[in-house]
Amino acid sequence: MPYLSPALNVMVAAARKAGRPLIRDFNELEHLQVSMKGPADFVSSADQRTEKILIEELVKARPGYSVFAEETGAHEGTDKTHRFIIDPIDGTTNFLHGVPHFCISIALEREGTLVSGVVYNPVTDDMYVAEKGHGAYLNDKRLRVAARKELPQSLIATGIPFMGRGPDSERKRSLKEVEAVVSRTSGIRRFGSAALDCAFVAAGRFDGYWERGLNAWDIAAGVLLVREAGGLVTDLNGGSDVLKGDILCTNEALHPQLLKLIRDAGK
Ligand code: 2AM
Ligand code: CA
Ligand code: CA
Ligand code: CA
Repeated sequence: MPYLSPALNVMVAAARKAGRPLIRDFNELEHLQVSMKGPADFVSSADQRTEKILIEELVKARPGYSVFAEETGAHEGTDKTHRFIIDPIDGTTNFLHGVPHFCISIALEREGTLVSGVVYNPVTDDMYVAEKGHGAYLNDKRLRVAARKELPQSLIATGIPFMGRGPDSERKRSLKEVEAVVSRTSGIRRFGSAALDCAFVAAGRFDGYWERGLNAWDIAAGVLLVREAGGLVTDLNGGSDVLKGDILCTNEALHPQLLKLIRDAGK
Protein backbone atom coordinates (compact mmCIF):
# COMPACT_ATOMS: atom_id res chain seq x y z
CA MET A 1 0.00 0.00 0.00
CA PRO A 2 1.28 3.49 -0.73
CA TYR A 3 2.36 5.67 2.14
CA LEU A 4 -0.05 8.62 2.13
CA SER A 5 1.10 11.50 4.29
CA PRO A 6 -1.77 13.67 5.59
CA ALA A 7 -1.05 16.21 2.84
CA LEU A 8 -0.92 13.54 0.14
CA ASN A 9 -4.28 12.24 1.40
CA VAL A 10 -5.74 15.72 0.93
CA MET A 11 -4.31 15.91 -2.60
CA VAL A 12 -5.70 12.48 -3.55
CA ALA A 13 -9.14 13.41 -2.20
CA ALA A 14 -9.10 16.71 -4.11
CA ALA A 15 -8.13 14.96 -7.36
CA ARG A 16 -10.93 12.40 -6.95
CA LYS A 17 -13.49 15.09 -6.17
CA ALA A 18 -12.50 17.19 -9.21
CA GLY A 19 -12.30 14.06 -11.38
CA ARG A 20 -16.01 13.22 -11.14
CA PRO A 21 -17.41 16.32 -12.89
CA LEU A 22 -14.47 16.19 -15.29
CA ILE A 23 -15.62 12.77 -16.52
CA ARG A 24 -19.13 14.15 -17.02
CA ASP A 25 -17.66 16.99 -19.09
CA PHE A 26 -15.58 14.52 -21.10
CA ASN A 27 -18.75 12.62 -22.00
CA GLU A 28 -20.50 15.84 -23.09
CA LEU A 29 -17.78 17.81 -24.79
CA GLU A 30 -20.28 19.66 -26.97
CA HIS A 31 -21.52 21.58 -23.90
CA LEU A 32 -18.12 23.04 -23.05
CA GLN A 33 -17.06 26.61 -23.63
CA VAL A 34 -13.67 26.75 -25.27
CA SER A 35 -11.48 29.81 -25.71
CA MET A 36 -7.93 30.41 -26.84
CA LYS A 37 -5.07 31.75 -24.77
CA GLY A 38 -2.83 31.89 -27.85
CA PRO A 39 -2.37 30.04 -31.16
CA ALA A 40 -3.31 26.34 -30.59
CA ASP A 41 -3.45 27.04 -26.84
CA PHE A 42 -6.95 26.13 -25.68
CA VAL A 43 -8.67 26.51 -22.34
CA SER A 44 -12.16 25.21 -21.61
CA SER A 45 -14.73 25.73 -18.90
CA ALA A 46 -13.69 22.23 -17.69
CA ASP A 47 -10.09 23.38 -17.09
CA GLN A 48 -11.36 26.39 -15.14
CA ARG A 49 -13.93 24.49 -13.08
CA THR A 50 -11.48 21.68 -12.26
CA GLU A 51 -8.90 24.22 -11.08
CA LYS A 52 -11.52 25.95 -8.92
CA ILE A 53 -12.54 22.69 -7.20
CA LEU A 54 -8.91 21.69 -6.62
CA ILE A 55 -7.94 25.03 -5.09
CA GLU A 56 -11.07 25.10 -2.90
CA GLU A 57 -10.45 21.59 -1.58
CA LEU A 58 -6.73 22.05 -1.03
CA VAL A 59 -7.02 25.44 0.66
CA LYS A 60 -9.92 24.24 2.83
CA ALA A 61 -7.67 21.47 4.19
CA ARG A 62 -4.45 23.52 4.25
CA PRO A 63 -5.43 27.15 4.83
CA GLY A 64 -2.59 29.55 4.20
CA TYR A 65 -0.60 27.39 1.80
CA SER A 66 0.36 29.20 -1.40
CA VAL A 67 -0.94 27.96 -4.73
CA PHE A 68 0.48 28.19 -8.25
CA ALA A 69 -1.95 26.97 -10.89
CA GLU A 70 -2.04 27.10 -14.69
CA GLU A 71 -5.30 28.95 -15.27
CA THR A 72 -5.32 31.43 -12.37
CA GLY A 73 -1.61 31.85 -11.61
CA ALA A 74 -0.12 32.56 -8.18
CA HIS A 75 -2.21 32.79 -5.01
CA GLU A 76 0.02 33.97 -2.17
CA GLY A 77 -0.84 32.34 1.15
CA THR A 78 0.27 33.34 4.64
CA ASP A 79 2.42 30.18 4.81
CA LYS A 80 5.45 30.94 2.65
CA THR A 81 7.03 27.50 3.13
CA HIS A 82 4.36 25.41 1.38
CA ARG A 83 3.09 25.70 -2.17
CA PHE A 84 0.72 23.56 -4.22
CA ILE A 85 1.53 23.45 -7.96
CA ILE A 86 -1.57 22.53 -9.97
CA ASP A 87 -2.36 21.61 -13.55
CA PRO A 88 -6.14 21.04 -13.64
CA ILE A 89 -6.06 19.20 -16.97
CA ASP A 90 -2.72 18.17 -18.41
CA GLY A 91 -3.52 17.18 -21.97
CA THR A 92 -6.32 19.63 -22.74
CA THR A 93 -5.91 19.09 -26.48
CA ASN A 94 -6.52 15.35 -26.01
CA PHE A 95 -9.46 16.07 -23.69
CA LEU A 96 -11.11 18.41 -26.20
CA HIS A 97 -10.71 15.84 -28.99
CA GLY A 98 -12.25 13.03 -26.93
CA VAL A 99 -8.90 11.25 -26.53
CA PRO A 100 -8.91 9.63 -23.07
CA HIS A 101 -5.32 10.53 -22.21
CA PHE A 102 -5.25 13.50 -19.83
CA CYS A 103 -4.88 13.97 -16.09
CA ILE A 104 -5.04 16.16 -13.04
CA SER A 105 -1.59 16.98 -11.66
CA ILE A 106 -0.94 18.31 -8.14
CA ALA A 107 2.41 18.72 -6.43
CA LEU A 108 3.35 20.07 -3.02
CA GLU A 109 6.59 21.90 -2.36
CA ARG A 110 8.06 22.53 1.07
CA GLU A 111 10.73 25.21 1.14
CA GLY A 112 11.20 24.81 -2.59
CA THR A 113 11.57 21.00 -2.44
CA LEU A 114 8.98 18.70 -4.02
CA VAL A 115 7.59 16.50 -1.24
CA SER A 116 4.27 15.07 -2.52
CA GLY A 117 2.79 14.46 -5.96
CA VAL A 118 -0.43 13.18 -7.47
CA VAL A 119 -1.19 12.45 -11.13
CA TYR A 120 -4.74 11.20 -11.69
CA ASN A 121 -6.31 9.99 -14.93
CA PRO A 122 -10.05 10.06 -14.19
CA VAL A 123 -10.95 8.01 -17.29
CA THR A 124 -8.87 4.98 -16.33
CA ASP A 125 -9.10 5.81 -12.59
CA ASP A 126 -5.32 5.49 -12.41
CA MET A 127 -4.01 7.31 -9.34
CA TYR A 128 -0.25 7.83 -9.31
CA VAL A 129 1.15 9.10 -6.01
CA ALA A 130 4.61 9.82 -4.65
CA GLU A 131 5.88 11.04 -1.31
CA LYS A 132 9.52 12.08 -0.94
CA GLY A 133 11.44 9.21 0.63
CA HIS A 134 8.49 6.80 0.48
CA GLY A 135 8.37 5.70 -3.15
CA ALA A 136 5.94 6.06 -6.04
CA TYR A 137 2.77 4.03 -6.56
CA LEU A 138 0.12 3.43 -9.19
CA ASN A 139 -2.99 2.62 -7.16
CA ASP A 140 -1.60 -0.06 -4.80
CA LYS A 141 1.40 -1.04 -6.89
CA ARG A 142 4.91 0.17 -6.13
CA LEU A 143 6.54 1.70 -9.21
CA ARG A 144 10.05 1.25 -10.48
CA VAL A 145 11.59 2.78 -13.60
CA ALA A 146 12.54 0.38 -16.40
CA ALA A 147 15.89 -1.38 -16.15
CA ARG A 148 16.79 -1.27 -19.85
CA LYS A 149 20.33 -0.06 -20.36
CA GLU A 150 20.62 0.05 -24.15
CA LEU A 151 19.12 2.70 -26.41
CA PRO A 152 18.09 0.27 -29.19
CA GLN A 153 15.76 -1.51 -26.71
CA SER A 154 14.27 1.71 -25.36
CA LEU A 155 10.90 3.36 -25.97
CA ILE A 156 11.13 7.11 -25.50
CA ALA A 157 8.40 9.73 -25.10
CA THR A 158 8.64 13.39 -26.01
CA GLY A 159 6.62 16.47 -26.79
CA ILE A 160 7.12 18.50 -29.94
CA PRO A 161 6.43 22.22 -29.64
CA PHE A 162 3.02 22.88 -31.16
CA MET A 163 2.07 25.95 -33.16
CA GLY A 164 2.40 28.91 -30.81
CA ARG A 165 4.96 27.50 -28.40
CA GLY A 166 8.24 29.22 -29.00
CA PRO A 167 9.89 30.34 -32.24
CA ASP A 168 10.29 28.15 -35.34
CA SER A 169 13.96 27.63 -34.48
CA GLU A 170 12.94 25.77 -31.31
CA ARG A 171 10.54 23.53 -33.21
CA LYS A 172 13.30 22.76 -35.73
CA ARG A 173 15.67 21.87 -32.91
CA SER A 174 13.06 19.56 -31.37
CA LEU A 175 12.49 17.85 -34.71
CA LYS A 176 16.25 17.29 -35.09
CA GLU A 177 16.30 15.75 -31.62
CA VAL A 178 13.34 13.53 -32.54
CA GLU A 179 15.14 12.39 -35.68
CA ALA A 180 18.27 11.49 -33.69
CA VAL A 181 16.35 9.62 -31.01
CA VAL A 182 13.99 7.78 -33.38
CA SER A 183 16.92 6.47 -35.40
CA ARG A 184 18.73 5.05 -32.34
CA THR A 185 15.89 3.58 -30.22
CA SER A 186 12.89 1.25 -30.45
CA GLY A 187 10.72 4.27 -31.12
CA ILE A 188 9.19 7.52 -29.99
CA ARG A 189 5.76 8.28 -28.55
CA ARG A 190 4.11 11.70 -28.45
CA PHE A 191 1.00 11.26 -26.28
CA GLY A 192 0.35 14.91 -25.34
CA SER A 193 0.38 14.93 -21.53
CA ALA A 194 3.70 15.75 -19.89
CA ALA A 195 2.50 14.60 -16.46
CA LEU A 196 1.38 11.20 -17.79
CA ASP A 197 4.61 10.88 -19.79
CA CYS A 198 6.51 11.22 -16.50
CA ALA A 199 4.12 8.80 -14.78
CA PHE A 200 4.71 6.25 -17.57
CA VAL A 201 8.48 6.58 -17.07
CA ALA A 202 7.97 6.02 -13.33
CA ALA A 203 5.89 2.92 -14.17
CA GLY A 204 8.63 1.54 -16.45
CA ARG A 205 6.43 1.73 -19.56
CA PHE A 206 8.53 4.39 -21.23
CA ASP A 207 12.29 4.13 -20.76
CA GLY A 208 12.72 7.88 -21.01
CA TYR A 209 11.00 11.17 -21.70
CA TRP A 210 12.29 14.58 -22.70
CA GLU A 211 10.63 17.83 -23.63
CA ARG A 212 11.46 21.54 -23.83
CA GLY A 213 9.46 24.65 -23.03
CA LEU A 214 7.17 23.21 -20.36
CA ASN A 215 5.86 24.97 -17.27
CA ALA A 216 6.31 23.91 -13.65
CA TRP A 217 2.67 22.79 -13.36
CA ASP A 218 3.08 20.33 -16.26
CA ILE A 219 5.80 18.32 -14.55
CA ALA A 220 6.13 19.08 -10.82
CA ALA A 221 4.19 15.99 -9.69
CA GLY A 222 5.67 13.86 -12.48
CA VAL A 223 9.24 14.73 -11.50
CA LEU A 224 8.65 13.40 -7.97
CA LEU A 225 7.03 10.23 -9.37
CA VAL A 226 10.10 9.48 -11.49
CA ARG A 227 12.57 10.24 -8.69
CA GLU A 228 10.66 8.11 -6.20
CA ALA A 229 10.53 5.28 -8.74
CA GLY A 230 14.34 5.31 -8.78
CA GLY A 231 14.76 7.38 -11.94
CA LEU A 232 16.94 10.35 -12.71
CA VAL A 233 15.45 13.74 -13.68
CA THR A 234 17.57 16.62 -14.93
CA ASP A 235 17.24 19.63 -17.17
CA LEU A 236 18.69 19.33 -20.66
CA ASN A 237 22.06 20.66 -19.49
CA GLY A 238 22.25 17.77 -17.03
CA GLY A 239 21.52 20.19 -14.16
CA SER A 240 18.84 20.30 -11.50
CA ASP A 241 16.70 23.21 -12.75
CA VAL A 242 13.93 20.81 -13.77
CA LEU A 243 10.91 23.03 -13.08
CA LYS A 244 12.16 25.67 -15.55
CA GLY A 245 10.68 23.52 -18.33
CA ASP A 246 13.40 21.61 -20.20
CA ILE A 247 13.42 18.09 -18.86
CA LEU A 248 14.89 14.61 -19.25
CA CYS A 249 13.55 11.72 -17.13
CA THR A 250 14.99 8.23 -17.44
CA ASN A 251 16.98 5.62 -15.54
CA GLU A 252 20.60 6.07 -14.49
CA ALA A 253 22.02 3.86 -17.24
CA LEU A 254 20.23 5.57 -20.12
CA HIS A 255 20.54 9.11 -18.80
CA PRO A 256 24.05 9.96 -20.07
CA GLN A 257 23.39 8.28 -23.43
CA LEU A 258 20.10 10.09 -24.04
CA LEU A 259 21.42 13.42 -22.81
CA LYS A 260 24.34 13.26 -25.23
CA LEU A 261 22.15 12.15 -28.15
CA ILE A 262 19.66 14.98 -27.56
CA ARG A 263 22.28 17.67 -26.99
CA ASP A 264 24.39 16.67 -29.99
CA ALA A 265 21.30 16.63 -32.23
CA GLY A 266 20.28 20.14 -31.23
CA LYS A 267 23.67 21.75 -31.91
P1 2AM B 1 -1.82 21.40 -21.14
O1 2AM B 1 -2.69 20.40 -21.75
O2 2AM B 1 -1.98 21.54 -19.66
O3 2AM B 1 -1.86 22.76 -21.80
C1 2AM B 1 2.71 18.44 -23.93
O4 2AM B 1 3.55 18.83 -24.96
C2 2AM B 1 2.45 19.54 -22.94
O5 2AM B 1 2.27 20.81 -23.56
C3 2AM B 1 1.22 19.21 -22.17
O6 2AM B 1 1.60 19.04 -20.85
C4 2AM B 1 0.24 20.35 -22.44
O7 2AM B 1 -0.31 20.88 -21.24
C5 2AM B 1 1.07 21.44 -23.08
N1 2AM B 1 0.33 22.04 -24.19
C6 2AM B 1 -0.20 23.28 -24.22
N2 2AM B 1 -0.80 23.53 -25.40
C7 2AM B 1 -0.64 22.43 -26.18
C8 2AM B 1 -1.02 22.07 -27.53
N3 2AM B 1 -1.68 22.89 -28.33
N4 2AM B 1 -0.69 20.85 -27.98
C9 2AM B 1 -0.02 19.99 -27.18
N5 2AM B 1 0.35 20.28 -25.92
C10 2AM B 1 0.07 21.47 -25.40
CA1 CA C 1 -3.05 24.60 -21.18
CA1 CA D 1 -0.02 21.01 -18.78
CA1 CA E 1 -3.52 22.31 -18.27
